[in-house]
Amino acid sequence: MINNFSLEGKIALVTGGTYGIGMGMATALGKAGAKVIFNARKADAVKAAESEYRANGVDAYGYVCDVTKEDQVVAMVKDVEAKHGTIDILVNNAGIIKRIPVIEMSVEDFKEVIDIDLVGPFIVSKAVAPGMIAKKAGKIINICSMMSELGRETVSAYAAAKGGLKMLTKNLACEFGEHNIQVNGIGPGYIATPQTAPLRQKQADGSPHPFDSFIISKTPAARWGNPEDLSGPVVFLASGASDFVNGHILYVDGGILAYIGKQPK
Ligand code: NAP
Ligand code: GCO
Repeated sequence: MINNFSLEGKIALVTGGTYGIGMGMATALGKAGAKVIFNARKADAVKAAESEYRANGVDAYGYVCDVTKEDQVVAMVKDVEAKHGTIDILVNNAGIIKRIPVIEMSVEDFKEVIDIDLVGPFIVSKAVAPGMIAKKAGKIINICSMMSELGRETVSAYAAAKGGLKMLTKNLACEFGEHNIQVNGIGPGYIATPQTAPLRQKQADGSPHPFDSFIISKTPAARWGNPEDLSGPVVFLASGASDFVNGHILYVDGGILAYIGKQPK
């Protein structure tokens, strides 16, 4: 039974793997036996991350590639397939957020978030799927969000993208299921990464950021998540242990979606 969770001999591509949740999940996949391929946009960060993975015992190979540029994605996938073999596991993790009220948000800013967070996963899935179809097996895991289900002020572009990513996940599951490719999502709660650092920054007087306190009150686990909290879920969805799980969004949120929130003192 436990061998069902092994990723020995598998090749995993994690987009946006130079730090944050992507690095956490890629490390978990590597520790479970996979060879890790990762990408991001900044060459120096990709090089530094590759050294960090290898120092941590993970067999990792980094690519400078922007997920919104189809030519770069296709070239990366072709190079991976030539040098390492068919990609067995794809984690569409790369993503950004822009916290701007709709009235103040430019159309360009809105489109940039949609482009990276929703069109990017489409582009990378489209490039990787043919190899999985030929191999008659594959795992695609899209990193969704609480904002795939809930809204809040200033994150409309992000919520629209992540809501769309939830439905793209379900639709890819429908389209690829007959090829023994399982397509699922992970919806992390509030995780301590560079993306959420502004929401946790201490106030001038040293007190917690109001949003930090708010999230603690809204989370039954009464804490922010860490990238390591996603290790088990991503290995599960990447492994043979989830071969009959398809079109599912697995929320890893400490219970936020189940909770009305703690009454303020
Ligand atoms: P992060 O710390 O900002 O890391 C984002 C990663 O994506 C970086 O490696 C970044 O590198 C890369 N990236 C951004 N745009 C890219 C592009 N166009 N092409 C290739 N790589 C790109 O974010 P995070 O907190 O780890 O979040 C990772 C994913 O989880 C995102 O999809 C996010 O929406 C989602 N998520 C985060 C949380 C949370 O609370 N942190 C919760 C739920 C979901 P470069 O910028 O150098 O390219
Ligand atoms: C925000 C946060 C969230 C998290 C995550 C929650 O501004 O509300 O950045 O969007 O990143 O997506 O699941």
